[in-house]
Amino acid sequence: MIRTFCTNRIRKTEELSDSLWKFSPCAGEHSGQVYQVSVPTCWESIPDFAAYRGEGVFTREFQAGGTIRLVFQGVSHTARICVDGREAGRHYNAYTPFSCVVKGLQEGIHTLEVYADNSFSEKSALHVPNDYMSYGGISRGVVLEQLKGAYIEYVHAVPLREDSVWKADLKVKVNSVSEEDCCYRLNIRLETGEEVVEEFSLKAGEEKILSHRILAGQVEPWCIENPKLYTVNAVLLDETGAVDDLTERMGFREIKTEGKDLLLNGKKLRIKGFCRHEDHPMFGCALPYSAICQDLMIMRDLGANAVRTSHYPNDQLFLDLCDEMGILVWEENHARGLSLEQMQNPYFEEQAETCIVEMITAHINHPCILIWGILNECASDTPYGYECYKKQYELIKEMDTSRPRSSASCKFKTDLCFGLPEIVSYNLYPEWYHDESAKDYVKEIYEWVQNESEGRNKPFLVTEIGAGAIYGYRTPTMCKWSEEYQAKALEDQMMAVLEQEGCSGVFLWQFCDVRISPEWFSNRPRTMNNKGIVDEYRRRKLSYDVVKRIFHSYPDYR
Ligand code: ADA
Repeated sequence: MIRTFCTNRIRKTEELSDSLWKFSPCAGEHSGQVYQVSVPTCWESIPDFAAYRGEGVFTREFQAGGTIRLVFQGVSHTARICVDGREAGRHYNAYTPFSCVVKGLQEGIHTLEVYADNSFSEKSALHVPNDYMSYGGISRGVVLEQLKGAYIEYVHAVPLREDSVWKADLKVKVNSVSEEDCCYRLNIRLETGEEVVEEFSLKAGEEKILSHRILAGQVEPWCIENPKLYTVNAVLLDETGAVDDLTERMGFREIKTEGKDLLLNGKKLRIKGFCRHEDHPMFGCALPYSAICQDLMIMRDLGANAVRTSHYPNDQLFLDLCDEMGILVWEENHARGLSLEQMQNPYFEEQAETCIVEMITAHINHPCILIWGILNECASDTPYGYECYKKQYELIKEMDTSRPRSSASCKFKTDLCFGLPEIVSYNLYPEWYHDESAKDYVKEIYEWVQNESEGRNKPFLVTEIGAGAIYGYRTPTMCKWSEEYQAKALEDQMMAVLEQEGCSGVFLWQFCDVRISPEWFSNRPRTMNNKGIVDEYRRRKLSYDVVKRIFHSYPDYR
């Protein structure tokens, strides 16, 4: 399953995932053997490959002819795509979508090979041994599209409120895949009935972005309590009739910062959220729709209104569901805890910036996304790091001015970057990595930000706070790693943050226990990050009821 709604009625599409493919590892003791696997899959889910790191190839046949486009929602982490043995495209990063166009196919059966590589090397600046697992495989959906002379690459629809009137900023990118110049008409229709039509010509192979600001008519705003969505449908026509279409969804809502407040439709938000990795012991990072739904339902039960996609862009299915459920999302580009030296990797800037471009291009329409984040816990305390943060923040602003930006810092009183974004965010671990009381520590950091940093008078968020517990380890001694200790630490931490004057809320670290890279074992029993409120199978720890009680006792607005 790719999306929760139908995106094309005219363009012919076929989902190639949600079916059995062949998988063969390119190295190791099973090299050359062929396995039947379901796609999406991480090969770590196949018993022989639970710890395989390297390259593997996924193969299946498909039937088509003419010009096709293959769309991959996520291949982990480096992909090479071949059609009938000829390379059709390459892509780096497990967490962003990409596509390849192949022209001139004979009508008939063809072979698709997807080479996926999850190995670590200098060429991979973002996927490094880390406190989460870089799995291998086709981890998200794959679609085959049959194209005519031109196609709509994207429809961007960003809401805007001017003088109490809702409008939509529309941008539609159209690409020619024809050998000839041609004239087209584009019809864009908002579900409310508002419509715009533009005629234009495209030279052979040309790409064009068409922009319009339109009045939205009577709309119900999107909010937590009533996440109302509207479709935006674009149809491309030539003189023979409709050749292509694309339907997207949007929500009319406004996210602003005003002094220390984060405002959703003018109301002061209180974030009650979880950090969540895409991780599951049975599926790796390739969670199926029902498992994603289940995670969101558990978060709902716990009283959360928000989720942080730590530490990379998430599957569109997840975002579609958050749009529908009224769950707010902090989405961030892919990076976790990169040191100055890692940021100086020659591939770092290009890979991190490409991730931002691909993330915003694919996800800009989701009303659930309220903040764009970058560079979790990277070297924001160094002049070199500062320049990278600045460049990446500017890149976001060039692409989307409708959302505030932030990044989760662990640099305490040495962060140099708080003057750059609209929101100041901290990851704090009092009562876990050090013994200072949560209340005093949160207050101390908050006051330092207000009195001595360029982050003063901006909204302040705690983007991580938490403690580890091994599921089932219970002891009255209240020692670390016990469920009792975690429950007590979370109670102190949550109260400290939610009671801190001027603080806009919290994302707890973390929703569930997750597997980590074995190379990164320090402080991580079971080679897992054990700070989940539920364990990796989503079984409740003692902290569950504590978190649920506290989140439910604070309203969504301050
Ligand atoms: C961080 C980091 C998380 C995780 C957490 C922890 O600050 O952003 O990815 O590693 O600490 O568990 O210590």
